[in-house]
Amino acid sequence: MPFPKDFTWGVAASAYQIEGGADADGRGPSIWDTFCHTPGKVWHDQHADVACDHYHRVAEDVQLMRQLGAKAYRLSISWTRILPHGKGAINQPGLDFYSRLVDDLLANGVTPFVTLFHWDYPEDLYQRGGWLNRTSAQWFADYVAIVTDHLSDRVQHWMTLNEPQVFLKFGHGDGINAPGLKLPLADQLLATHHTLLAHGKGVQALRAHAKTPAQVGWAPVCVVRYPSTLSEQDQAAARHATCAVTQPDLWNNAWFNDPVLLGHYPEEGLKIFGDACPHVSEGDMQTIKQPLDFLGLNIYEGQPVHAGPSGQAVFTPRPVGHPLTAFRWPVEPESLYWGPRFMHDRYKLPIYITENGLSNVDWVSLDGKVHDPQRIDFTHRYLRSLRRACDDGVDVKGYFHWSLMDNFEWAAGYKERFGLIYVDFETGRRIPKDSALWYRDVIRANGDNL
Ligand code: IFM
Repeated sequence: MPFPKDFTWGVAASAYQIEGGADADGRGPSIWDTFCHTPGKVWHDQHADVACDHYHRVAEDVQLMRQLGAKAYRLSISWTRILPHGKGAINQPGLDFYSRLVDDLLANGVTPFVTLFHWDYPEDLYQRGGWLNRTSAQWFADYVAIVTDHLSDRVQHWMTLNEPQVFLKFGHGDGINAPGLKLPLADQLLATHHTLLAHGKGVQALRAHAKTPAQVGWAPVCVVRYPSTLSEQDQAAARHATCAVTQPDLWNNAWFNDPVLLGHYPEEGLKIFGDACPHVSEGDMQTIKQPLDFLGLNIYEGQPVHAGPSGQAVFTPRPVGHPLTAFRWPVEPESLYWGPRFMHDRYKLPIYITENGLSNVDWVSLDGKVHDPQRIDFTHRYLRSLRRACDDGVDVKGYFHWSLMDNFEWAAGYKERFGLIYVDFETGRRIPKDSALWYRDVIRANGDNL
């Protein structure tokens, strides 16, 4: 069976990872600027002051998307380009940048999918407590209203937050991402509660200000546990492990998606987190649970599990020599079947794969090209799994490859290359990799060649 007729084939990137132009035209600092410029936080003390210099090379990058035949581009907005202090005075040149980008995308047949927050939280608001401050939800909603006022005449696809699990756990628990906090679980859960409120208030602001009908979703990580056999017991164990909170940390789906889509925290999570659970004020869940049009899922890998003696999921060891990406993430195509399937069964919303891809050891060969057969094979396998999910009735609307181009990979700096397009960070030169040409053909064939 082919992919659905109107399937959205896209590429993704985020503001801080590609734009550079850190001080350009009035942009204010985010917590990632501060983190990068604190010695010892990022690989080789690298930073994203210039990154891919997308801010100045934006026209060239849109042309590359056009050549790729991308139907859609998932970008994020830098909050501090719009509001240098996170709130208050608007920086018009920042809005103009995104307005021009949206115009250019549309003129080249690429539909913009806009993420409103991809981790680059305003430094000044962080100094006022950041996500630990309940007012952060309102600050976010105010910013969303401004962006919506300016772009929603042309933008119709929106996501509120990208991967809350990551910026909360790694940024506020483990301290390996900005802002580098190592807070106790109760504070991590409090910050989480405020980001969920921000999501809800953000959706309300979007709907209230949208000038054209808005398609709204969000883009959490999908933590996938998949069955190592097709036995009913293994499938049930994998489904439970994917859908429930099973350990006392933020690395799960339900603590985030249940409030947003079902209007309550999951029972098992409440038990496991116990006294660390946040206080939920009256009306909070009504604010958090706003009607959404789709669920975005960021999926890179999964864990095989089987049913243990009492039916619980037990990790199935991978064979020795199981393939790993350059980041040492296991290659697990099954995740792009079971993740969407379990999430669709539970939340009954159309799904976009808002991120999928790999970091690979790519360099410019003697022939001047960048040969990346692993990226082609990886994506081929994952897309076949995704098509199987479509065949089995999962309503998958689109797929966004992470990433359009090599970029700043957070605490790993420029060590990891995720792009379909190679970037020479010394010169800014872009070279479409073999995988870019391959993906172009997949898009042209609507996946029939897979
Ligand atoms: O680069 C990141 C992105 O910002 C969020 N999702 C995972 C990607 C690869 O680590």
